[in-house]
Amino acid sequence: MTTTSEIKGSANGTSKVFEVNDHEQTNYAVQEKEYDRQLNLGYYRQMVAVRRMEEKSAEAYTQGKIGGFMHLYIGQEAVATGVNAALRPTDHLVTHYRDHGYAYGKGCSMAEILAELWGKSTGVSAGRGGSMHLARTKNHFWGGYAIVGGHLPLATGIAHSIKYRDLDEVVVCVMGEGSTNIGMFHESLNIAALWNLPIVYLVENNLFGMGTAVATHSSITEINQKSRAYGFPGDRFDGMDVWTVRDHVKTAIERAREGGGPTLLEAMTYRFRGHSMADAQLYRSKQDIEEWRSTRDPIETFAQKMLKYNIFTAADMEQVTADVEAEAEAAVKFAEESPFPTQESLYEGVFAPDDYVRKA
Ligand SMILES: Cc1ncc(C[n+]2csc(CCOP(=O)(O)OP(=O)(O)O)c2C)c(N)n1
Ligand SMILES: [Mg+2]
Repeated sequence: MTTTSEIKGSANGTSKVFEVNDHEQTNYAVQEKEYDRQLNLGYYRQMVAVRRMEEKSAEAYTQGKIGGFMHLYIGQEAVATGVNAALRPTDHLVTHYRDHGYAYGKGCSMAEILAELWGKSTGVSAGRGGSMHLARTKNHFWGGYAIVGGHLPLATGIAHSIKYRDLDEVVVCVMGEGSTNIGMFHESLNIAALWNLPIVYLVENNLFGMGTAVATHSSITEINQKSRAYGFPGDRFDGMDVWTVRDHVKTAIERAREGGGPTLLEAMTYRFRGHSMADAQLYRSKQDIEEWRSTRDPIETFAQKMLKYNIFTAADMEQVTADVEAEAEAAVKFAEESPFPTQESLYEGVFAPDDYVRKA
């Protein structure tokens, strides 16, 4: 008997329905199943790790161990995980300040990320950036930017440089929906369309910009439609599902890679915590948050789907939880024990001619 599996988004990353012969299951099918298991366990692990890392950070923040602003990504993990699954290592990623999940997926270790939040010299940005300025340029992860919309021209510039140098690379530029009313958003989309640049603009629409609901600040609430003003496609999809995110981003990346130009994607998502660590959340009800948490949690729903389709088991999940816990504990220890940057290193990374810098 041959059964057609409902499983979508497997193996090679494209949505598909594949057939498995129950009696004569070929080696190929067995290998494919194992490949799917590893792939999806990887997604699951990444989401669990990002969440645990942030829970640890929140704890440390309230203990006064982390300074500056910190914006948690809890609830939105499927977006960064899906984006990272769609990127080639040579592709570029630029994002806003809600960047912990992107940094982790683009190759920064949990220990280095936490050390950065702690302001330590072993951190991703040598303790100079903090939560909002994680970057790993050798992996083509350009950060982590605090000015709403400020990174869009940078990302667009990278795309221009790729096209100018005729490279086989693409830029994904991530932002919140609050960025899409900023002048730089429109300037960037215009020039990207005009010059047919290899860039994907991805809006994480979590329904709020700080305490302001989308309908209060945007003339149109279906944000992806803003691309139509510049003559290129936009698309909206479920940002709480890692496969959906990956497949949409992959399609847009391939389009850009083949010379098709920019796309504006809109991942519908929700942050379960406040805008930043200081947020009483008076602009939304506890019931709304609870409703999203209990029915749409990207980690929980993904786990349920994996169990339903028998892609991995409850034992696999327990192993992931244990591994991640060990990783998180070691990362906190590393952050705590690492030294702060030295006074002598104060001027490192300062891009100004020497005589413009007044040293004490
Ligand atoms: C140019 C500018 N204006 C205002 C701010 C203050 N600010 C920080 S985050 C934020 C809200 C942005 O919301 P959104 O783009 O939806 O991203 P989210 O925080 O929801 O991920 C604002 C107004 C800023 N950082 N930069
Ligand atoms: Mg938002």
